[in-house]
Amino acid sequence: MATSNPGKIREIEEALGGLNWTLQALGSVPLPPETGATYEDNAALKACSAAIATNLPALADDSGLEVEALGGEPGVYSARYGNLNTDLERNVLVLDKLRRQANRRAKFVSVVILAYPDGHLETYRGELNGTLLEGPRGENGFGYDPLFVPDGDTRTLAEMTVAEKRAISHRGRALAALMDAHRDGRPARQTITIE
Ligand code: ITT
Repeated sequence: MATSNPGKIREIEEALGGLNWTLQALGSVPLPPETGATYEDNAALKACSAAIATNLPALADDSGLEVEALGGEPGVYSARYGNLNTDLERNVLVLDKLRRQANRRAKFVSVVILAYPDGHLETYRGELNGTLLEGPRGENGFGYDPLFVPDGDTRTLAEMTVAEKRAISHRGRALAALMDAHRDGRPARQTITIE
């Protein structure tokens, strides 16, 4: 798993439990800086660099929160929004920017890429629409979860268990597509050229 985010690791391990894979955290293998302009670019950067460093298939997730009233911010910059260091500070910044804003629509996006040491890549994408509260609720999950109520529910993602979140979430959907592609042992591979 080419991620240093413990929340993602928890969710990936829970979601892929049905596959007979041995999942391994990245340990001391460094991740490259996220210099891409898209989730796809950044996920490929992380997955490819880990696959090359370990000589093993590597799974990366690049994800973000897109707030309609903020023109899609923080998007690919969700992890470093406002150059702030903690989830709490970033949540406060989003709430601040949305003060007195009636449109609280937002979506989460996750792009999961599985990279093989031979250069093959598989790409899976998932999205989750919802609304942002005016204050945090719930202790579970990570990131912007305490602010986000998915469509069709009244709880925030931070008020759900890992399994409940996975059943509906952006990451859960991307990982379900990966599971589907691998269930019969015939992964849908794509070849790309890295320039
Ligand atoms: P890695 O690059 O090591 O995987 P990261 O947290 O830096 O970890 P990203 O660059 O993909 O990962 O940033 C994603 C950010 O978007 C994450 O830090 C959260 O702030 C937010 N985010 C993504 N998925 C989320 C989720 O399921 N719940 C809450 N916030 C999420």
